[in-house]
Formats: sequence, C-alpha cells, structure tokens
Amino acid sequence: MTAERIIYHIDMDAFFASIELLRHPYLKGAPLIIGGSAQERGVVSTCSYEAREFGVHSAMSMGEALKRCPHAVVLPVDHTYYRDVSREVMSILRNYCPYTQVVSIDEAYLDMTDIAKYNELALPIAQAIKHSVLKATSLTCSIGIATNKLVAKIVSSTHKPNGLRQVMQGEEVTFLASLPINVIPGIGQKTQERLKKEGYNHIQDLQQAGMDSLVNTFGQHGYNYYQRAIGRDFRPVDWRSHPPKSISKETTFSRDVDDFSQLEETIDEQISKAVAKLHKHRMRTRGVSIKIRDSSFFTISRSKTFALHTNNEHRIRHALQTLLHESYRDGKAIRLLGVTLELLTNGYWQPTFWDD
Ligand code: TTP
Ligand code: MG
Ligand code: MG
Repeated sequence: MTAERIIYHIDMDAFFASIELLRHPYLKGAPLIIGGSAQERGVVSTCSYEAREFGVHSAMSMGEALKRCPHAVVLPVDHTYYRDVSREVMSILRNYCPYTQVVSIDEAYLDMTDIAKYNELALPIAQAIKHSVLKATSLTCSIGIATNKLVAKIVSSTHKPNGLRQVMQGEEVTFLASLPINVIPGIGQKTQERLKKEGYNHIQDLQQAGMDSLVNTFGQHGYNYYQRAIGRDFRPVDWRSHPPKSISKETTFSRDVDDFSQLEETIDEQISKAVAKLHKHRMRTRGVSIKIRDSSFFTISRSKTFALHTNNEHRIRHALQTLLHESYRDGKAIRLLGVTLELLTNGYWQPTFWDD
C-alpha cells in the first residue's frame, strides 16, 4: 500500500470570460461569450456562468450559441493576454508548491503531500492560494483536494465557481456515488451515451455493477470505468518540464481559400513560428508534415523524413513548401492548413554540417 497523497487540482473559473470582465467591468452580470464570430464560422471558447444558463458551452458553434442566447455579448479571443495571466497564476502556484504540473492554460495539479504534510494544513493552504491568486489577478479559481488526481479534478469541477473542498482518504466512493457519470474526465460523449443506454446514469450505478459485470459488458474499458467509479488513480503529478514531442501550427480559414499564393503565405508564417519554437527549445527535427483539409472536410497529410536531424530553417521551409506544392490541386477550396515538425531531438552531437 502506497502512502496517502495530498493532491490539489486548481482550475480558474470561466477563465477567458473572467479575464475580459477585468477590462470590461460594465459587462459584469451579462451573458458573455468569448470566441470567433458567427459570420466567420467561429466556435465558443468559453462563456460566463450567466450565458451557461442558456445552454451555451465551450466548443459549440457561435451560430448555435447565439440562437440559445441572442442577447449575449460576444468578444474575440485574445490569446496573448490570457497567456500572460496564465503565467502569472502558474508562478503563484509554483511559489506554493514546486511539484506543480500545469495541464492547460487555466489548470494545474499540485502534489502537496510533503508540504501540507498533515491533512489539517491542506484546506488553509488552499485558502491562501485562492487569496493570493485573487489578490494578484482579481480572478477566482476552484480547488479540489483529494488523494489522487482523478478525484481532485472531479472535486474542483463539481464545486465551481470559487469552490474549495477536500475529499479525505476513504471518502472517495461516497463522494462520487451521487454524481452523474459525465463528471468523470476522459469519458467521451459517445461512451456516455452507451453507458446511459445500459442504465448507468450515476457513478453509483457503475460502483454497484462491480468490475466483473462491467468487464463483461464493456471489455477492457469496463476495468477503467470501474477504477474511475471508485476513485482509484495512481498517476503521479508530473511536475518536471518535458521538451515537446512535436511542434504544430494550424490555421482554420474564416473563408475557404482557393488562392495558392495565400496558402503559401500562410504556410510561410506557420513555418517561421514552428522553427522559432524549435530553436527556442534548442531542438532539431527529422520529420516534417503538412495537413490540408478541404471544404468538404476531406483531410490529407503528407510527410517527409530527413536523413539526419536538422534545425536549418531553409531546409525545413523548402521541404514543407514542396509538400504543399505536391499536395495542392488547383482550384480546390481549402478550409484548414497546418504544419508539424516531428521526430524531435535535443541532442546537439550529430554532425549535420549544413545546420546552423
Ligand atoms: P475550462 O477550464 O474548461 O473552462 P473555463 O475556465 O472557461 O470555465 P470553468 O469555470 O468551467 O472552468 O477552459 C479554460 C479556458 O480554455 C476557457 O476559458 C477557454 C479555453 N477553452 C477553449 O478555448 N475551448 C474549449 O473547448 C475549452 C473547453 C476551453
Ligand atoms: Mg476553468
Ligand atoms: Mg480548465
């Protein structure tokens, strides 16, 4: 038996929308949606809790969102601004806990086992974190504390906004029992529908079915469903930083593009950004690929592998431009274009005489 852990999951509340409210305070209380405009086939990035009451949610098309909530205020996404705020939040978290794993722009796990040490400290430290984040950014977050990542995440997501709760060792099964199955992270829409069809609506339905019965019905997946239903999760908090495995840049055009020179311009920009990131991480690539999606959502990918790893911008640019030339059929309307640098290494030892 492994020692009991103290894991925090911290997630900012309505992150992009709350940040926009800081510079548009007069919009407080209004249904606010952040995302691309309906005319340009935009999707909802997020929305305020007021807009959520009308059934608006992340990843919904803006057209649908405005049908559900016609009086909503829509603002475009300002990624650079949100990224800066995110950095500030994460640096506060790291001040409290060096064992911090950032998992998205607004969310992190903290392994507080050695710091909170005794469970009595867990809640007061979490209060202090919430206070520090609020003081520095004027934003609220929700914190779930549990003995593993899975339960901590479910706790924070079910105590939003501005929530804080600790589920102690041994309380996991009871805490999870009454919750609907859709709070379990990593169970997609299709699986949820299938589970519901089989009569599993709440987590307690999975708990009561037991592992054998779930494995009989769902095969291997049944094992995972059961482990999650009883709140078992041994994944460590992966707080060390890792070099990227691949670097991608993608553009979805607001209107389909059939002008080759515009595609060339787009890919040139993407290559510059991708190579800048490659250099920033002091890495080299051995494989490049492009992705092209046409107006009927048909997608092709083409790739090229180099004999040796390279960080030479001209070489990478030439390879990707050639792939674009080879793959594009004249007159085709393109919806999405993207490039990826893969098979990366941070080894500098290879004798690649043409590299800088
Ligand atoms: P979330 O933490 O999932 O959502 P949220 O912070 O807006 O709201 P909640 O209070 O429920 O946590 O995502 C963080 C940000 O990431 C969100 O503000 C916008 C962005 N995002 C997208 O751009 N697209 C998406 O599909 C999702 C889920 C999030
Ligand atoms: Mg959030
Ligand atoms: Mg989040």
